[in-house]
Amino acid sequence: MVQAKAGTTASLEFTNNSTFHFPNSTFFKSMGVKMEELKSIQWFPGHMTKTKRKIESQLKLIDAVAILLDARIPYSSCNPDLRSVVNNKPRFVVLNKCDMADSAETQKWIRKFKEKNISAIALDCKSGKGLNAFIPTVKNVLADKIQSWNSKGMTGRTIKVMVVGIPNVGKSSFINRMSKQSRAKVEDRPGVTRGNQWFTVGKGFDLLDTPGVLWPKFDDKLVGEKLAFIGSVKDDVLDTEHLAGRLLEYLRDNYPEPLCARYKMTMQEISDIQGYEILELVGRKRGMLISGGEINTERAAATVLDEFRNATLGKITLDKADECTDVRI
Ligand SMILES: Nc1nc2c(ncn2[C@@H]2O[C@H](COP(=O)(O)OP(=O)(O)OP(=O)(O)O)[C@@H](O)[C@H]2O)c(=O)[nH]1
Ligand SMILES: [Mg+2]
Repeated sequence: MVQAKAGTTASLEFTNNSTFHFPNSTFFKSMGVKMEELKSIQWFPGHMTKTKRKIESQLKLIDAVAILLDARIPYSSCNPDLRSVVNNKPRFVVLNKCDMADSAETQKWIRKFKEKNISAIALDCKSGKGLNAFIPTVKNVLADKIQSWNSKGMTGRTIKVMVVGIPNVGKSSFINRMSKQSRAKVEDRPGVTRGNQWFTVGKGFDLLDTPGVLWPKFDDKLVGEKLAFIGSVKDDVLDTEHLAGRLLEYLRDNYPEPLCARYKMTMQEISDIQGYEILELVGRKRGMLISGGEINTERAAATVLDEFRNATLGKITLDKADECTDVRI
């Protein structure tokens, strides 16, 4: 579950488009809301509603939608609201950051999308690997449309593709790669792109960069956690020690070898303890102490999250293709 940090602000979006702003956890306590209930509140900044509306308003201008997913969580990084937002537009999947994902799992996911008649390609925007497959995929997805344009004498008509996805998935990096420029602002934090922006990526091809958008309520607590693990939810609204502890539990249960190797721990040491205790062990092993010999768990948490997010802990996929029945697109 995603745990909110005390004293932070966030808002909850309702289906009638009204927004309720949460001042802080003290406010909730005064309202008689227990911390346990607070934990399940989802973080959905108000600007994301605007983004959703902007995406909807641009739909008539575009031919296809490229849905960027994070290859480490192809299920959890798919915004289920997109299905209705992008309506009946031709769409396809780009599994970005595949350099940090388990490649066998990425291949399984591509097959899974194919079974559902959705084209999918794997991409690594850091090196540019997989980029060449993009334009042929778009042309394939739009084959009927292109044929119809050609028959109407509109040969070479510019193809317009909207790039959508959750915050920090690499939309702007992808567009910069495709357009061989660095015009789109890229940073390693969610919420960098704030408005829609068109880019020409070659003769007859335009891409629309959009701000990342999450959805107001996660159907499954684990989905929210996985989004926070990879850095798509701003850390400053989260309790990072709690989050790192949950990540350590997940890695212990699913990727024990790289975890133990990285932090010089044994399975005996961590098999029966809670995430926070594993975090303390990481801090102790790394000599992260504060005055009085206390372990600096805040620093240990930042290290664990950083090392997971930049793949120092290894190529890890948290959503297993065989365990997910739906692809949500
Ligand atoms: N390892 C790796 N990092 C990537 C890849 N693509 C993007 N990044 C990094 O991910 C971070 C976010 O990239 P952006 O392009 O700003 O992501 P975005 O989806 O535009 O983010 P918002 O505008 O905030 O929604 C940056 O630090 C990029 O360098 C990739 O394929 N592999
Ligand atoms: Mg961006």
